[in-house]
Amino acid sequence: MAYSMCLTVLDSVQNSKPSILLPSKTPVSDVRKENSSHDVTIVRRSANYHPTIWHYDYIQSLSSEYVGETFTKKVDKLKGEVTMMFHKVIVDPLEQLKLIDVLQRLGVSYHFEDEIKSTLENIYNTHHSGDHVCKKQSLYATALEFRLLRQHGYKVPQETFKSFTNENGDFKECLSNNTEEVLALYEASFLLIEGESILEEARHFATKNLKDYVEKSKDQNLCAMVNHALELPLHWRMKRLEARWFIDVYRSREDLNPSLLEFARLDFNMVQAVHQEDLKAVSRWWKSTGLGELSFARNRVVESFFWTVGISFEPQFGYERRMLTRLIALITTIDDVYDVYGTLDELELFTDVVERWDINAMEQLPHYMQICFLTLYNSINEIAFNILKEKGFNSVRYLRREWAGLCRCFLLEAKWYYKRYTPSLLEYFENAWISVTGPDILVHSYFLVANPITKEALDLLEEYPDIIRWIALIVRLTDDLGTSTDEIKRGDNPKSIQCYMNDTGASEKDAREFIRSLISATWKKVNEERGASSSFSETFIEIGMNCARMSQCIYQHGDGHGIEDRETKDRVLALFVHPIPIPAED
Ligand code: LA6
Ligand code: MN
Ligand code: MN
Ligand code: MN
Ligand code: MN
Repeated sequence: MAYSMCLTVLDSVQNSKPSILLPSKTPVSDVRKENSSHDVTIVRRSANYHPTIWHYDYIQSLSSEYVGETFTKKVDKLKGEVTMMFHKVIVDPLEQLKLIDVLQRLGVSYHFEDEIKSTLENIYNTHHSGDHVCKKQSLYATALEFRLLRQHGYKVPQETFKSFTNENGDFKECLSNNTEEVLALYEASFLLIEGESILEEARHFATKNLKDYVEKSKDQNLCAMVNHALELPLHWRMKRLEARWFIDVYRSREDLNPSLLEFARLDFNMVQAVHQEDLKAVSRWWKSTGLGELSFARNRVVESFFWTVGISFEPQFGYERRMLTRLIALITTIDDVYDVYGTLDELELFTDVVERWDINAMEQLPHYMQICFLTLYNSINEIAFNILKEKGFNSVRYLRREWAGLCRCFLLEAKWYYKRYTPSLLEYFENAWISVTGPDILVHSYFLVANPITKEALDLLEEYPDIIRWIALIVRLTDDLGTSTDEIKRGDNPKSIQCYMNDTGASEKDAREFIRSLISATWKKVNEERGASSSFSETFIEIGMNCARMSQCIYQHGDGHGIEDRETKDRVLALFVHPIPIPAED
């Protein structure tokens, strides 16, 4: 029942036709109704979001010693040593795979994209192409190879694991004696696509055995690894936090390579220095807008930056990060305008002005909305201007369409709110995958990172390719799991959990379980799209998947975006404030 419901939901998201047309190239210039009067007293809601804990002066005071030539020279030297490691392990595919895995987990694989590509290409060609008869490998090697190859877009069949199962299709019980192997199988199984029953079984078998293991075992290091994996699989994790965690874990490994550890620590700290400058720049912009002073709205520029780093952390993407952070901070404010503060009349007007993308139409808005609109208008146009200048493409039509579409979905939810209407789950999702702003963020990301911008990709974006729909759905589902308890308390709309309960009479616990199964089902769709050939670059697809990962991260323990002073605070400190201590010798 839950499974067929999953499929129905996925169908409805895949087939929903958002009524978002590209605006025509010539702007509509009809004169709308005159400025309506706003001097009637309006009772407004408040969401009681707490003021930000991150003071402007504190953010501006962030600085790092890990800048300058001494460090770039040092890191270059270490990078050379790591490159040499690729040559050393060339005779042994398993050692090659282990090296790639460690580099990825330490957060430094972005330095070695070429080496990793050619290594995996070789392994794929020798092991998986043509009529090659696969030599017998350990479960560990098989699982690691499978995971890394799929992660990098190679088509590896699930039958790779067949020799580890018995005639009933169950994984052989004797495998459970080696926890490292089971862990490798567990992580690999999350790269499954729909219908892959061997991998389903693998995940089931591995999860059960890992849970048993942590109950009995006394090996602290391995238990920490296993618990971490059970909490969230690697494939679903936010990369920077994973790197921060793994760098500490790596230190106590027997096969530790000291140069690699030093390289990872140094690189982490140097990237942190870059992030600090991005954050300071975007916080200056945020202050200049004054939006942080709107009493009803979340002032969350730091969390918006945290989101952005989850989406794209590599040092060379500073400009993209600054612009994406602006978008997320603006989305957060405008979402509160629709969900909390605006009256229905005002929201209709605001939606209309965004659709027309016309500063002349702005006159009709109340002051607080004028500030919101003009900040949005200026930022989007600034982004579009830069794209025009750098890539020769005018993206304004596309970007404003996203905002028009988003605001229309926000407005529909506001209308539901004022009508006290509970939609069916399917009706909810047709709107909610857009209102969670995944498509908006991803379309902007496309224009920010794509070079060149291609006709094929633009055609796809127009209809929203499946990959965007699936990622947006994951963001929505995780957001609902993390935020709806508080949202319901403050009287907001029913979200997916409540719609499901209303449709089926299920308990909240069961509804949450259903939403979690929907997240798993949606990831299979994402994996499938990742493996398919695409008009999008790997960079863009990775950004998309990172978006889903980031939402799983931020809503892991509740509303990590709205509530700053719990897990998010520690995470922000770990990523942007505290460098990793580097002992003189270790
Ligand atoms: C969600 O808040 C919010 F503001 C975000 C910035 C997350 C959006 C996703 C990104 C950046 P809230 P609602 C991809 O939980 O009203 O209030 O849709 O959103 O539930
Ligand atoms: Mn093989
Ligand atoms: Mn909201
Ligand atoms: Mn909302
Ligand atoms: Mn929410």
